[in-house]
Amino acid sequence: MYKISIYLSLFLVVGLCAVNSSDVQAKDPVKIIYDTDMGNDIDDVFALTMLNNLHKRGELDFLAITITKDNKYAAPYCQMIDTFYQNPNVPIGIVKESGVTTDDGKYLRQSLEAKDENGAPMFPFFDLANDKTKYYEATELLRKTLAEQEDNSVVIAQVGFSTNLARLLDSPADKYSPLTGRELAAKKVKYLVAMAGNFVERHKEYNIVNDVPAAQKVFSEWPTPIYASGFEVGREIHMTGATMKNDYNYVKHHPVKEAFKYYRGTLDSEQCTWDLTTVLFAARQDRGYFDLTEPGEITVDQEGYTTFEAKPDGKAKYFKVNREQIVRIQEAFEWLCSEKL
Ligand SMILES: [Ca+2]
Repeated sequence: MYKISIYLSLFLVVGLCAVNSSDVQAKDPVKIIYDTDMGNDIDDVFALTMLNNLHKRGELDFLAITITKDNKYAAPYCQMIDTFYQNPNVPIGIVKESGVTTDDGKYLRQSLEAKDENGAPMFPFFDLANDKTKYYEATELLRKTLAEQEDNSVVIAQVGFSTNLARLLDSPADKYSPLTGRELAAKKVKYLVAMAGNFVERHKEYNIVNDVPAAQKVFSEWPTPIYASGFEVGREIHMTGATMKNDYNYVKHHPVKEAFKYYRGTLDSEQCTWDLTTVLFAARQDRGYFDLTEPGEITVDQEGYTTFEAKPDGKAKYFKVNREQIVRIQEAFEWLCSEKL
């Protein structure tokens, strides 16, 4: 009798497990374009890392990268990171002569030219001098990518300036599509999720203030829903020094860890997670990591201050997080960024 009850219990456990696993339906991956000012702060690197790992997991379909930092090392740097993550064919588009943040920053060129202890290239899988990658102009790549996708299927995560998306809105028909950029965005984009603004304090947020006219255009004219992750959200969610010291040691020189050292000068530093919030939201919108406000309108004034006004027919909402969500999100970020290849 005792044995029979054990068998019965085992049968029940196995049966329940089988029921649970068969209930899990594979969802279609979320199609995403990553529009970044790679090379300014370091959270763009972590967001790109998480994009690659979520792509590998099948949660995201990583369509393209477009860059709003006007510096020649930004695109090869993104290509180097994608190559490290064995995902080297994501097309990359470069902003054309915007003049916005042209400096090298602290980790782009430094990482691409880094040498190891023996004077050999630290990241030999990417050779800047012999890089044959085709880099597009960003507006062209946005138009090409959107034209190739199904209607209402693409998420754009904008984690830098609004330069590229403003130019997309103004773009005319071309060889990729007979639609204007505004029509193309309306037809193909499901929503825009943007790290931008500050909705709880009077603050000229970095991504807004570096290209105010572009931000004004995008937040007033963008034709799809907009979800904004304000400065106040990512500021409260930190990657820890412990994850930097312990979780990237599966290779001798990890490009994310090395970039962090270039940027911060130490691994013993916490890092705010502004840009990462947009990627986690896009991949797992239904998982309750973030709350959203009621609908409304986001306005950007001449100086770069952002305001939100609730309106029932507004197309914008912004993120809110409570203490419990902050803990969950931080843990998800640390795992999803440092996941071994
Ligand atoms: Ca950024």
